[in-house]
Amino acid sequence: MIHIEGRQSSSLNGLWNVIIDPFDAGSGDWAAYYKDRKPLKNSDFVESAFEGGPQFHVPGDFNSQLLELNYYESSIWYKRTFNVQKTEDRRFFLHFAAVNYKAEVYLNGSKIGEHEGGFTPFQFEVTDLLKGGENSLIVKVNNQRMKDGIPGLGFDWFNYGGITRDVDLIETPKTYIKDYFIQLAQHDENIIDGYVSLDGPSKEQDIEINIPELHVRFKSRTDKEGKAILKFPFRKKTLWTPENPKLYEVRVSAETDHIKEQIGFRTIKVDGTNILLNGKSIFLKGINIHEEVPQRRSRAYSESDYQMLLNWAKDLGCNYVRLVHYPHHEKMVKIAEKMGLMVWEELPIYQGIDFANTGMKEKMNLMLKEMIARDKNRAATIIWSLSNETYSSPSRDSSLTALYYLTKSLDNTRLVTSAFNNMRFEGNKAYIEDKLNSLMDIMAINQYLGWYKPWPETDKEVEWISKFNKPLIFSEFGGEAVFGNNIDPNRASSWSEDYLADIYMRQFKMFKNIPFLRGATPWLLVDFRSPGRAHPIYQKGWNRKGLLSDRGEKKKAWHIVADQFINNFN
Ligand code: GCB
Repeated sequence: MIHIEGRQSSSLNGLWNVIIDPFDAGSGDWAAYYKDRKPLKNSDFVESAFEGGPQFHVPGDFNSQLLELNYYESSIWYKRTFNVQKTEDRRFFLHFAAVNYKAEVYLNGSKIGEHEGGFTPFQFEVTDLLKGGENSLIVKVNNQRMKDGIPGLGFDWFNYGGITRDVDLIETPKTYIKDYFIQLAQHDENIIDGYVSLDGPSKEQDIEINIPELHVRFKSRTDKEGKAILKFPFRKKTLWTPENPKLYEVRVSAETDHIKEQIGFRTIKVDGTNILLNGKSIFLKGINIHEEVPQRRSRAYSESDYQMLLNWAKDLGCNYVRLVHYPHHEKMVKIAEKMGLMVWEELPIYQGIDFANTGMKEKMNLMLKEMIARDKNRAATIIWSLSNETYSSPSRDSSLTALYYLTKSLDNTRLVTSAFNNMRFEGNKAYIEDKLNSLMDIMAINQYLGWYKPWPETDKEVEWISKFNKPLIFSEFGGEAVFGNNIDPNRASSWSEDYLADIYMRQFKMFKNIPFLRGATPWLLVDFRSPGRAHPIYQKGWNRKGLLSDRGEKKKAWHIVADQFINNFN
């Protein structure tokens, strides 16, 4: 099911009762928290209860809701009750926008399913399990890092656990519009190419796509699988651009159901070393963003949180954002779309992923499908990124190759990339090496010249050499500085603002000599929490590579990037 905001639903957000379960006792037969047992006879006792314990906000991470859970990595059980009026002709679904990392869901004492993956939505049909009147919903959430998890055991961010995004009870007719893909054809911007699919007992129905503002009506009929291919002429529209992020109301109707959504239309392609938006060459002026509100030390979870992060990106002069290192909330993407920001979305296939593990392929495929299913109608989303900083091995190469082709088979209207950091330096020459660049539509390179990799000792500018005839985006570059710190501008180890400003000045100078550079995304918008950053004076558990401090103060480097984006890259 897609476009949750367009459905008839009741929100299950709010305060939930929780049991903290550091030893994972609640899954065993004795404790069995999912049974939510109560003492009935005088001789009964139960050594747990949801009532009387802490209550946590949903959506929201659990690490930030109780001081003692700051670094917690284990299980928390959540419970809430809700009432429902059942009717014979309706179906009901429990929809979770994301639970980080593993979820087990119990309704009225029965397990209804589980899900692995912290950043994509999932749902369970509960039509036959709901009771009229009060229902009890229990969710076990576990955020332990796992060798075969995605991400794996190590990563450079604070991976807040919990029911981090919205929970809804969604109601549909017996046969409902489960999915639709309505975008311009890759080969012809005057055609809409896509599909509608229905789920339920009466799969063969007349359907209609209606775009009232343009007087467009397209009629078709779904087949016995419930699917109708959409292919129809679509002219005289205003294309979505960062300057004019035009969206149209699109109504999708079947005989038994209808839904409407704001959808934009644009094309995105690569031509040699150029990136073309609606046929015109563009330079992607971006910023990396984690889904965190640093001032509150928690996961971002509300529209105002997303708006704050994206307003900063706009102030910086960006026309695009790289949402790292996992799919962010779909509302974040929708707000970016309304603001005219193009979006790079990414899977959490990060650094130490255990590609050779037998279960990995299935998990990667599922995450990819969930991400694309959710956002495939977003005009803003122009890039699917498969991974970040992985190194060639037979299992890595075959996994990312398979994932590339799976992405294209699900959606051929966007560009696909992976961020690599394995270039080869020789003197002042930097060679772009990773052979998977020959497959990807765009080369994306994370390079930390001036920080992890000192500038070469030569009076010549660094020269970038690519054997691939493709556009390049520097998906990461930058360094660390503490806001207001100007102790020694010549030493990296003083975390000084001037040292960082110098890195940015030299980076932008270098960019002028790279004709195939078509985008730049500084690392990153705002300082972020990362438990591995242990310098006791300058870091204190924070990665200080933000252009803004954790309180939103502008470092000197911010002004350099803003000046370049606003005045030099138009
Ligand atoms: C990287 C990673 C990013 C880190 C960053 C850093 O290359 O992609 O996740 O946070 O470097 O600060 O080291």
